[in-house]
Amino acid sequence: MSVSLTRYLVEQQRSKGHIPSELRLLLEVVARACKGISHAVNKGALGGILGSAGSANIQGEVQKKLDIIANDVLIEANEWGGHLAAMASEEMDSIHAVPNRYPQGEYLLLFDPLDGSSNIDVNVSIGTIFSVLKKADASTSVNEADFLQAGTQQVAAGYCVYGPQTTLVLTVGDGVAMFTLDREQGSFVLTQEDVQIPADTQEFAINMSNMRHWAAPVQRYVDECLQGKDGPRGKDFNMRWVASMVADVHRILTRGGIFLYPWDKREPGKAGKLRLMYEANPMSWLIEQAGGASSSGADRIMDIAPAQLHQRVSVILGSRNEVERVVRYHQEAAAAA
Ligand code: AHM
Ligand code: MG
Repeated sequence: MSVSLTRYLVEQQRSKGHIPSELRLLLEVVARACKGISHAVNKGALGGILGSAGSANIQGEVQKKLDIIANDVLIEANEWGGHLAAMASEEMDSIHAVPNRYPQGEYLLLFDPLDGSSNIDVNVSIGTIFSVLKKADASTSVNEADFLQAGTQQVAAGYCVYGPQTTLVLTVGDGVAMFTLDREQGSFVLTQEDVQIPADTQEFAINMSNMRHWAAPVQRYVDECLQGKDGPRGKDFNMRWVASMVADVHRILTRGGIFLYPWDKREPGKAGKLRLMYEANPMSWLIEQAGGASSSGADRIMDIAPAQLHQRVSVILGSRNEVERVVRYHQEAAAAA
């Protein structure tokens, strides 16, 4: 018997009581939006969705047409339901409060509408990442400060990967579940529950072209992996880099591995490339819920108190023993300095 996302959420609400109805509605609406984005992705050139939009986002990155389409789909789907106070997105400079003509809810939704933008035009897996927070004070009008909560405060997080299959991966704090889009039925069907990442791995993911810019602990870690059987690790490693965080994280949730997008010297004032609130936090929670670990090298990512909506962070996540090793290398380097 197949279990739809709707049924999964209803049963979680019933048996565990940790999904209030408003949150269930929110997650169903996000899933519906992802279905819409998936259809657009599938049309590709036939849908006129490829190529640049000719604009830039707040991070100065060129926006692709699909970045903007995906952002609009998520906003339009979520504005009217009454479950949200506001949304924030990689593609919007500031928060998008729910318009006054609609009822206001207590949840805050953050997303990277289209992750892996450099892969859109080349037909490689891309995705949507989302994080849900609750507004601390329901009586005040919403502002950006309401969003500045640590990742530990998330009430739901997930992503949808648009690859050979469209898969929605979700946590509400009770493990990680995966749902595959059944295009004939038009619904997400539960295909894996209680996802677990092996603690050890022989596969790492990092953009090796930045090697000369990395800090010493990251150089040490990757250098030891590269030495394989002949080096201190005594085993060979494999490397994968999709350049879509969703796809790299999905592989790690499926068979283990470690993903790094660390701080580097190209722009020393920037904490990293990836954004804390709508990329690193939701992925960190999924990884931790699956038994893995996630750190900036100095701190557990979900403990970081954000100062800005679009703040960046160094990311090291995946199989627990490998992440702990990289963190240890950072500690040893700090102690020696
Ligand atoms: P995006 O949100 O603008 O697509 O950027 C984030 C992406 C991640 O998905 C991926 O891990 C990384 O950027 C790839 O970076 P690089 O081009 O340095 O390989
Ligand atoms: Mg992204």
